[in-house]
Amino acid sequence: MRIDVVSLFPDFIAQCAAFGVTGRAVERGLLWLHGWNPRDYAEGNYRKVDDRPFGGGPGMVMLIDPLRNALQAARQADPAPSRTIYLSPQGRPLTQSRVRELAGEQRLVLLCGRYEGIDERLVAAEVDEEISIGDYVLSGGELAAAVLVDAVTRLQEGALNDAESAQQDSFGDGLLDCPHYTRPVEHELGAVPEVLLSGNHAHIAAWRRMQSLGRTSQRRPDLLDEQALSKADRKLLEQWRVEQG
Ligand code: 4GX
Repeated sequence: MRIDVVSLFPDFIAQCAAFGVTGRAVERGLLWLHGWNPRDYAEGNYRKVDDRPFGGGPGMVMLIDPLRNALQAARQADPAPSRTIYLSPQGRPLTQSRVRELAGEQRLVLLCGRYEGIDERLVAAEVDEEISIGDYVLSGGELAAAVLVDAVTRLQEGALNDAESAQQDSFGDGLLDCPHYTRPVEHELGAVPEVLLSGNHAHIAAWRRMQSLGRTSQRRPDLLDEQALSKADRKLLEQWRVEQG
């Protein structure tokens, strides 16, 4: 997958993707990441990329033309059609299901804003989709773009090793992950749940499922449609509630 990022800090996203799963994906040729700086496409001695907002008020707004020229350069760098995504709190919240869809695109162009935002005419004319990574305010779109790059890269075929893939599956069903334990069995902070030491793989799988269901119902009820659960899952959730007291 090819991802072009239009940003005043193009190196920032490259640095974010230089380690771990994304870094390995770049090495393996699964991810091509390119930065495009609107400042390189700005006119005049000062290479101005922003100006004061019409209507008054604090802050600055990014100019149309440097962004538009940078976007055009990014698109022309590869003939494959690209989706242009603007990262902003006004966008649709990013979900794992949207990440799965975007991971199937051949290429993405990500647009990162600084200051108060970008001129709305550029958004209307050049942006296919506005995405938010969550209901909080960042100082720019770069961290949001880095989040999106990470989430879609780990879904590229061959990006994860076997252990990482198995982990991925546990959120694949829309439930929160179960708790995990390692040695020692006994610790002053507590003991490891018996069932995990039993060697009974069916019991262990059922216990983990129960924990996932219970935690999701407790912490993220918005993710759980209890009516839609299988009979077996409903029984596990009931059992979890009994055990919680
Ligand atoms: N999920 N930001 C965009 C610039 C900006 C300011 C005002 C439009 C209007 C964010 C998020 C996010 C901060 C990126 C402000 N754009 N992006 N930036 N949450 O907070 O994606």
